[in-house]
Amino acid sequence: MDHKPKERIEAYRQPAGGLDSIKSTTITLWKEDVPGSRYKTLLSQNQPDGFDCPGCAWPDREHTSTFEFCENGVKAVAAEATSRRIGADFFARRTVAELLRQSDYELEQHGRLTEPLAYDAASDRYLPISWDDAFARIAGHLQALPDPNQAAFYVSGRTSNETAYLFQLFVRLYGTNNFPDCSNLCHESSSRALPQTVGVGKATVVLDDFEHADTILVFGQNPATNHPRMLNELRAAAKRGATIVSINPLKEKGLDRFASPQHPLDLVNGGARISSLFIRPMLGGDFALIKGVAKRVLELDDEATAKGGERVLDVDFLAEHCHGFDAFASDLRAESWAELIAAAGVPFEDIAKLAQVYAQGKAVICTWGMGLTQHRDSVAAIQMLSNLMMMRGNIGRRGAGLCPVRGHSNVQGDRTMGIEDKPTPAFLDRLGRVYGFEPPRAHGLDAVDTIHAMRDGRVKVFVGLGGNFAMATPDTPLTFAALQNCALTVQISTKLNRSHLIHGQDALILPTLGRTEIDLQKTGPQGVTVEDSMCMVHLSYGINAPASEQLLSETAITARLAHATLGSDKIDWLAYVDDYARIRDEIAQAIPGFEDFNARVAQPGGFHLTPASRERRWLTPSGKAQFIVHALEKDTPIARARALHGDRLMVLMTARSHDQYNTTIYALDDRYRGVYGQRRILLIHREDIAKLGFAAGERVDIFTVWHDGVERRADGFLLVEYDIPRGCLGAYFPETNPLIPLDSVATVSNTPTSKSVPVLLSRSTHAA
Ligand SMILES: Nc1nc2c(c(=O)[nH]1)N[C@H]1C(S)=C(S)[C@@H](COP(=O)(O)OP(=O)(O)OC[C@H]3O[C@@H](n4cnc5c(=O)[nH]c(N)nc54)[C@H](O)[C@@H]3O)O[C@H]1N2
Ligand SMILES: Nc1nc2c(c(=O)[nH]1)N[C@H]1C(S)=C(S)[C@@H](COP(=O)(O)OP(=O)(O)OC[C@H]3O[C@@H](n4cnc5c(=O)[nH]c(N)nc54)[C@H](O)[C@@H]3O)O[C@H]1N2
Ligand SMILES: [Mo]
Repeated sequence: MDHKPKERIEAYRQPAGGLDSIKSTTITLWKEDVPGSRYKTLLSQNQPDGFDCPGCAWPDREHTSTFEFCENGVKAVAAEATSRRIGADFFARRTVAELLRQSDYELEQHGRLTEPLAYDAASDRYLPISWDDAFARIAGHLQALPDPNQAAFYVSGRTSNETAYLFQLFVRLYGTNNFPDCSNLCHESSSRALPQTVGVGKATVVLDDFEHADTILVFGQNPATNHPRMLNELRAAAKRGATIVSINPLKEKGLDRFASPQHPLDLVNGGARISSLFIRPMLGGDFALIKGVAKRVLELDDEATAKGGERVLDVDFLAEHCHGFDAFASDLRAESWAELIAAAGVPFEDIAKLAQVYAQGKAVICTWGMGLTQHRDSVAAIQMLSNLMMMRGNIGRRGAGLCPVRGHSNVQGDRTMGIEDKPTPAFLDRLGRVYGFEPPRAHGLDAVDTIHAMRDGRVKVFVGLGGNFAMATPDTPLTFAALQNCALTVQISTKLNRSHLIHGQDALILPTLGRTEIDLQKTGPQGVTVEDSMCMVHLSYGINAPASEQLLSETAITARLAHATLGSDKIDWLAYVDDYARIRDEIAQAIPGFEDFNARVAQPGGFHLTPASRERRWLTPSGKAQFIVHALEKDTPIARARALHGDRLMVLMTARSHDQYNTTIYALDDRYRGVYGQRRILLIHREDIAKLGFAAGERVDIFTVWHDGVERRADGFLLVEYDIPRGCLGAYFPETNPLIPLDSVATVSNTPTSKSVPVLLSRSTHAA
């Protein structure tokens, strides 16, 4: 059953995709022992009458008639469709202490959870509990808290709109805005940056715009692994002659060449070229890089004006739609080239080249992922990108726009539904009006602040609607202690993970249906809705038999929890479960843009929740697209650490391997980066290995340089010589989360700086 590849490092010479991708799919299905009857699930993925792929938030082509092959989508579906199960007998045979000794990879392999379980301290085991008793126990804890703000309700981004909406309604009626969510660890920087510049924190483009763009700038993303279907769009654009630029410290495989399994010719001719230019900033160098590009665009405009040529700036757009351009331009003129170049880690020639490509583009899309959002100055960098796009009016017209590429398949929808620790007064007013109550007004806790609060004893109850909070968050030992300091932890999950094992005094595991499964209620099978990264809202119907008869849907769990905690005098919680269309009718009343929800979402392909920015309506305080001036920050934790340690100081990014889904480890390879059978590896430049006095293939321990005197370390990482900028390191999370200090966060968004951790290395004292 176990397919354990041998540990090896061997450069991958093929394009991304291709036959290896098809081979990997076969291995996945075999490993998960997916029953033949469930193979059809793969073909129903992202089809008009099938389920929305739980893999990522990249949108689907409308009316797809052919199966859009995606190796990693198959992994996500197969992980849910696996034939393996764990129930009471599994937990009776193992103490929690024993399970804790297993790796995240091993925990994932056990299969689907099948029945509700409660922790028994006397035996250190999880024992079966009835659903009614489980809800009563949680309700008891919640009712006993002297202040509702002593509970926190985490949401991971697979949850449907219907569940998210009910969940926030329940929690706000209970009395708190404590909604830490996976967004806080992910695109929060985008969600905080964009409303100030263009008014809405969402993409201004739709998939169709990718067919009309002549230039696509991809910042800090690894689509071959994380958004494989995006490569089909990039491939088509490149074939049409569009210029694609990858801005990334790594030359990621899929952004170089891609062999589409949909195009048989690609499989034999070495695939299609994707990027024609690679700009390789050092980690966290993007703010300076983008500001440099903007400065250069201004210079090009000056040159054009001097020669009496065509303007480079879109002067009409600036005049009609923008505010603050003059202040922005004078700040750019005053900025020092030497400082921008040093901070970006990119030579002037490359900045000028990127500016040239940008200035020549008549329709430019810029996309970005975690490479932009998980740094201290992420919000400023994204606002600078927005400034750059506004300079040439690249927002709100065909083939052009801003495109944050979100992660979890419904993370964007969950926010739209109100999973938000800082809700707007307008949102709360409307919710309060629809249900006749006064919602809590004080801002709640986000993910990082929830950990602080649990550690300090200010939060006593933690409820997780999906996800794996213990492993997704930074400063692992501190986070573990925080969770263990709770009176109650509840995890609503499909599969076993470490968050079940790092628990409060009282602890419950509530197993749930996955999105691929039939959700049968009184009025028949229920569909749920999701919103993708480009604001398309559509229905999703599961088609597999549930993994166990005892599973409840997330919607049912939420409704029954609300019923047990608050009673049903005011709201008939259980009626929602019979027919999810009722929930949609209420969403239609409470959330702008969802008018006539049930009818509109029944249309094939669903509907577009058009953000005002796409229509050049600017929901900003000035009513215009707002230029924002940001100075280059010089006194940063990394600069301070470097002042102490000189060039021994390295900066570490923590990212995903090809065979993981966030904290879920499907397998141990990272094929495109040439890593097989292992995860404790450290990507490092050849000259840095020599400079630090190591040899490739040696193991090192990694230590964080931080100012609080706490030792943060991760041990036994294999040095892998790699094409990465000098001074930069790459490794996988969650293994490296112990290195990220809880208070090392992005300004404004409070997102952990997962892509820039100041570290030192020393020869490992641990055997491999
Ligand atoms: N198969 C699979 N699919 C997934 C996920 C998964 O784990 N597995 N996760 C989902 C989720 S929740 C998310 S958020 C997305 C994540 O998708 P990505 O945003 O692609 O996430 P990462 O793997 O963290 O890769 C970050 C990329 O940014 C680059 N980078 C790092 N630091 C910098 C920097 O300072 N500047 C620039 N310009 N680039 C930098 C890295 O080299 C890497 O290519 O994927 C989603 N899809
Ligand atoms: N160092 C570092 N840390 C990071 C990141 C990084 O780049 N570097 N990335 C961050 C990002 S972008 C994100 S989004 C977070 C992700 O953080 P989370 O969303 O908390 O983590 P996941 O690993 O996606 O959650 C996996 C678990 O979700 C449960 N699950 C799966 N499907 C379902 C379902 O349909 N319903 C329910 N109820 N449960 C389900 C399973 O039990 C599984 O074990 O991690 C963040 N952490
Ligand atoms: Mo994410």
